Amino acid sequence: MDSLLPPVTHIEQFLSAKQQQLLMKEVVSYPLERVEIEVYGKKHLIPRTQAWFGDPGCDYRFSKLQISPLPWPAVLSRLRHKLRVDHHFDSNAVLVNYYANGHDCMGWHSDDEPEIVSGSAIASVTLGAERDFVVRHKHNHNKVNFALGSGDLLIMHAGMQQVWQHGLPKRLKVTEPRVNFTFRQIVAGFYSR
Ligand SMILES: O=C(O)CCC(=O)C(=O)O
Repeated sequence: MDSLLPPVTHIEQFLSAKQQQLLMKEVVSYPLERVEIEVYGKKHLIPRTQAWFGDPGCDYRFSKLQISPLPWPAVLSRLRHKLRVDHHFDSNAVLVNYYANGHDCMGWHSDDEPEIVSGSAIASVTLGAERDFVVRHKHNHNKVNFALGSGDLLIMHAGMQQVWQHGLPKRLKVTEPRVNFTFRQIVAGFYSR
């Protein structure tokens, strides 16, 4: 049923200042890449950098690009565990997006790729600069804004991706970096079946 509000839970300060600091320190060592994607037949560099970590076999495909997961770094693995313990949230892969400043962004989309376990939720953890995470209903275009700050957790519950899109618009006044981690449940071996 269409609803005025998206099925999300926003938990502010899910990570303590110390946990944020440890994670930010680890992010510096991630092999973040500005990959090239194809949209409507045209090639573009993404307006941010990214890395994909996960269990073996959890490949991720978007815009004709297939990426195999890198092994879990230690602090990220602890964050995955914390999500399981605190929120019964299971995941086997995580997409890290790094936005150097407010010029970096992410366009409207839904996380509805076929390799994502059907009916699973997605947990998004933010570090660094506060940015607007905007959610838009696919049919009535109702928009809801979530100002995500450092250490916040946003859970996108089952059903969200079918009905709502989300994006991270440019915010040119933002000069500080922001890192976002979307923890997902992937069908392991989906692309090798
Ligand atoms: O950076 C964000 O908050 C959005 C990330 C996102 O939309 C995604 O990973 O699908």
